[in-house]
Amino acid sequence: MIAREAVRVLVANWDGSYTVPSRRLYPHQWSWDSAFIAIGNARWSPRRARIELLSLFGAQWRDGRVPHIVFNPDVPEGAYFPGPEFWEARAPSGSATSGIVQPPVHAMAAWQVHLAEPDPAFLRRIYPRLVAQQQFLRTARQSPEGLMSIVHPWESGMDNSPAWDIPLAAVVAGPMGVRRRDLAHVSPDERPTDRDYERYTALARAYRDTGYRRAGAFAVEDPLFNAAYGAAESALAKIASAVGLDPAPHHAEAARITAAMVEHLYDDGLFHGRDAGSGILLRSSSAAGLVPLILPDLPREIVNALIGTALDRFEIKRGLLPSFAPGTAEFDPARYWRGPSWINLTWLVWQGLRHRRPDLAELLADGMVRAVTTSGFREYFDPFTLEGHGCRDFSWSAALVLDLLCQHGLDGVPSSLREVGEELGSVVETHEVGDHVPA
Ligand code: 2M8
Repeated sequence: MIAREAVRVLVANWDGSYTVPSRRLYPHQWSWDSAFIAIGNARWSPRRARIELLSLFGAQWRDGRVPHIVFNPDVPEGAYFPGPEFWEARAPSGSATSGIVQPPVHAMAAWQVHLAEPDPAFLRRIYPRLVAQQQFLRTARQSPEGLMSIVHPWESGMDNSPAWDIPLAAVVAGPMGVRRRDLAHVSPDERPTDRDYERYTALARAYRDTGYRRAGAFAVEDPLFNAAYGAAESALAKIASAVGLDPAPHHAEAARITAAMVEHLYDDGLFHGRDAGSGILLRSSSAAGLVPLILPDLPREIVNALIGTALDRFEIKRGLLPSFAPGTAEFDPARYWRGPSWINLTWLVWQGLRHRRPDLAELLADGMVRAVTTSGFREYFDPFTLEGHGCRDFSWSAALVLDLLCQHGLDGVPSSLREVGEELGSVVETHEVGDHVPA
């Protein structure tokens, strides 16, 4: 049974206070992975889901940024590149971290975790941290048009997307200096090229050398990132109400960013990235452009146009959302973020369609279940053949499929997944997650 298998993956990847995305390829804590994982863990161990988020926010920086990787000090430096020696960054908690961020999907996750098992104390604790995360973006990353920039393709979460080919080409590549570790685990034709990595490291090094303050040659307003920011404000409004605070400023900010996105990032049935320096729209066929469907107040005509694009250019009736539109020159069904389907993107668009087009949402839910039934909890899937690619036993694939099985009542989900978790056995859970973020 798929639900049981999903719990097995999550138990196997648990490290005591968080879940690694993959034991070998990604042996530390990743920011947006932890949010997606918490959504799945909430279905069988809400306590574990709360710990997952609190441990991530335990490594929040003083300026509010939530680093995209929190390094496990027990994992050798050579196990992942670029590791802590490259980033040279520490959170106030003392944890070694990276210095860049990822899409802020955490408020959405915190709300889902609360819904699974209401816990006002958890909400009260996480709320100021989530607010600080948004505040960092407003302070450090906001353009005059009111949109948030990312300063590295890794911050988009869709690192190798063809949407970044043009802005990335402007980055002067430097020597990597160290051997890549990812190719020890996954075939080179399913991962970025060495040339991509030379640019990634040059860009990260340049940002590091400004003390993680000034963007280098890459500053882009990404529709997925901005949609996550807007959806976070909507989730923060719900959290604020639940803890007795005023939700109005969050509603207003969600409305403001939605309007700014429509004005500056939308064109012809899809949202696009925009170069923050030149203001030029980076037209592409990335599935990131459909993710604004998660915004609750998107105007109806835009929703309808996005759904038209999803059906036509992304062929979602097949059941999975390709990360880049098939039928384009850049599309590659097996290479990391250049075409294969990912469960997190499909799940986000599924969320956006659940109330607006339940018929299409159901097709996507069936497609995700079919993909993992056919190929296991792989990192990504060929959208046509469902062949699995990237690493195996990938945590967010397990977590989000578990969530949709529970929400859709598919697959005869066992009434007590908690018992499944206990029966499968798990490492000890941390009892307390320290608070390190200064108020
Ligand atoms: C991938 O990114 C990391 C760098 O952050 C890598 O390739 O080493 C991306 O898929 C990213 O979205 C994800 O968070 C991370 C861990 O699953 O892996």
